[in-house]
Amino acid sequence: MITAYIGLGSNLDHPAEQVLRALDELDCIPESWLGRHSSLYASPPMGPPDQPDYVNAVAELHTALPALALLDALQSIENAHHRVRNERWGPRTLDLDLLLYGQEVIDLERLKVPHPGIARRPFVLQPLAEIDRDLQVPGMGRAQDLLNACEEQAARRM
Ligand code: A4P
Ligand code: MG
Repeated sequence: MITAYIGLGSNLDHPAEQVLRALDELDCIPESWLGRHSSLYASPPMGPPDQPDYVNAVAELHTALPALALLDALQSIENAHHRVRNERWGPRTLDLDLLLYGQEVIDLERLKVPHPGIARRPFVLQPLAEIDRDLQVPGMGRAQDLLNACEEQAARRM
């Protein structure tokens, strides 16, 4: 069993409901069960500014799936939320990012873990540190320390 951390984000079509529904769906992934999850956080968009604010959260998932099979499962949940891929960092009904997969470092075309940018994003680090402030991000350090060093605008706990 591996403990993975999933970043959830939405800024379209009732974002908080999208995120809460996705938490239930994570619990239905084969060979996996949901552990702890954070509160919901609101933050202004990183990327193109002409889009609504985001709702973000992080969930812990205990899983026996290999990392790429887990990514497939996350993408099929995104698709079920009618996720349409247009511009990079554009608005979306649901984004599921594989933030951490145990302490593994993965560098494939389709999958980079730890998720690139994790250390610069308060809307990821705040919910991650809420679950476990001592969590180690491989090669980068402790979640709470990364958050303390992060210069971007803080997210608001909802
Ligand atoms: N991919 C590679 N590594 C991973 C990983 N660790 N987890 C690949 C998930 N996917 C990974 O993703 C593009 C491709 O990345 C996937 O096909 C997968 O094979 P995508 O979700 O289709 O595209 P995207 O999300 O638009 O691009 P990107 O670069 O992943 O964006 P991010 O990093 O997900 O950021 N502002 C706020 N406040 N809150 C947010 O949550 N999110 C984004 C998207 C922008 N601004 C935001 C937020
Ligand atoms: Mg993404």
